[in-house]
Amino acid sequence: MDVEFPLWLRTTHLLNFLLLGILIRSGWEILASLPRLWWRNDAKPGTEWLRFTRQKLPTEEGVYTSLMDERSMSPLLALPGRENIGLGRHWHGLGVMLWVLNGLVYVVLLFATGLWKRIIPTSWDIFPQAWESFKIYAGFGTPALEYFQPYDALQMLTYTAVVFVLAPLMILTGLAMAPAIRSRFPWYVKIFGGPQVARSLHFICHALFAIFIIMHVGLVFLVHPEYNLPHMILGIEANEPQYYAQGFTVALLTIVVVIAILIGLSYWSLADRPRAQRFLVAVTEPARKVFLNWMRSRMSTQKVFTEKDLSEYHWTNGLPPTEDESPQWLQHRENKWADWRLEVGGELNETTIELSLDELKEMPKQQYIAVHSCMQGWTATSKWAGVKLQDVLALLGPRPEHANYVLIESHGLAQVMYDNRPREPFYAVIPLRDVYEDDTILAYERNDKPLDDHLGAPLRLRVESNHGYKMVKWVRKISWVADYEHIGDGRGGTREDSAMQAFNGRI
Ligand SMILES: Nc1nc2c(c(=O)[nH]1)N[C@H]1C(S)=C(S)[C@@H](COP(=O)(O)O)O[C@H]1N2
Ligand SMILES: [Mo]
Repeated sequence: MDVEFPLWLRTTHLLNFLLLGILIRSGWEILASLPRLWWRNDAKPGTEWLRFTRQKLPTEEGVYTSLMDERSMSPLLALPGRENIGLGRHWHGLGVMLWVLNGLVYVVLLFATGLWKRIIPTSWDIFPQAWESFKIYAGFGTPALEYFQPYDALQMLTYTAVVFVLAPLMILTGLAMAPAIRSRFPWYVKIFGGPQVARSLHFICHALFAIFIIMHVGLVFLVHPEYNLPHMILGIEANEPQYYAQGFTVALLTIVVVIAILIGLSYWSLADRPRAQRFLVAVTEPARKVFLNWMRSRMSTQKVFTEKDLSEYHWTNGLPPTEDESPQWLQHRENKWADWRLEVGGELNETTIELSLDELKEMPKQQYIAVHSCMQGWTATSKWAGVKLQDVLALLGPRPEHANYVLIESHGLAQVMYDNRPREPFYAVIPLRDVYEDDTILAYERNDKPLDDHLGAPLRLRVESNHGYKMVKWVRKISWVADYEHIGDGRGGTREDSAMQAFNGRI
């Protein structure tokens, strides 16, 4: 048996089953946070090609938020379920890392042991042979046992397609969705025809994977199970009923255990969400560091996106402050921002300075066209203009010795708190590497016009190498801080606190 189904093959196969379960279930959580798909370069309401919600979208901007569009899925189906996009993305990130690693081990061993010959066809005869098999299956029959060596032609073709076409496509379209990669290699996103096309393709490949898994598992129990099950699982080549019963039981039990583990992960996550977040951030951080965190946005220098790509529609996340939330902001708006000031300073600086909008506009202007990606899945391409965050901070003098982060505070409040506490003022903490990116700006213009109220007037942050949740709107104050443990829940931002996203997530 060790020749036909060696231990490494059975192990990587079982792990693959578990990891695909994690990926599909957390993928559903991510999809449920914006249950719509598009083929265009923006996510304009009414132009979806597929949606999983009955909710009708207003076509007017700035009255509806993407958070309102999030749908709750049962923890039986989604990982973790119940509107937890941040944790869903973490699970997806961990799932991807392990799945790619497992896949590499499998492919390397497949070639090293020569077993690749069993699944990769080497003769054109495979096509007529597969067609014969297909006709038999289509008539609800099964090809005779001697056609399986150990796989038949149709199986070989399908396995080759899944391992060498579908899986790589999944990885390639998935990469196009990481904000760090989008901003560092904008041309890569363009190859697909835009971020929403990549997202739709990712969804379609996932659907093919799901169909494959169902058929694959189903056929194991339908096609010569009395021979195959003992053979594959017990390594016994005998047509005896007791081995069939054993093989059948072990196969079924394995499936039940894997499904139980998958559902268990949901309930484990939901039982203590901060714990799940801490665990997932810790185990995924090393890979984020190696693969994503060093990437700097090049939106302003590469100019891959042009005026032609500007989106018709821009989603909103977070509505402008109301009278209850910030009478101050409303007052400033009333006065056309004439007496609005940006506060710059904080605990590490002796002085605080105040800047008017005009003073900010007199500073060197940074302008570029970039794709905004919300972690929920919508995107929009806009031309942003403003002043580099590092330039504003430089007005305070050299960086204070213990300054490791910049805290950005808003006039607006969090949309929700995960534990339903009163909503805290919206804030984000930005690590040094993001602070010093040329594409990290305090923007006062979008598409050559002053910012609309719902997009953060008069000033909002842009950090192109990360998701939208870092890009504080209605900025009130910026300051150097040594650490963020004492701010909010100590996770580095409102969306990290309330949506359980990773600090500097980038996945
Ligand atoms: N003050 C404030 N800023 C915020 C938010 C918010 O709720 N409040 N939402 C963030 C999220 S999750 C996203 S995706 C972007 C959305 O920006 P937009 O509303 O301009 O499209 O704003 C970010 N900045
Ligand atoms: Mo977002």
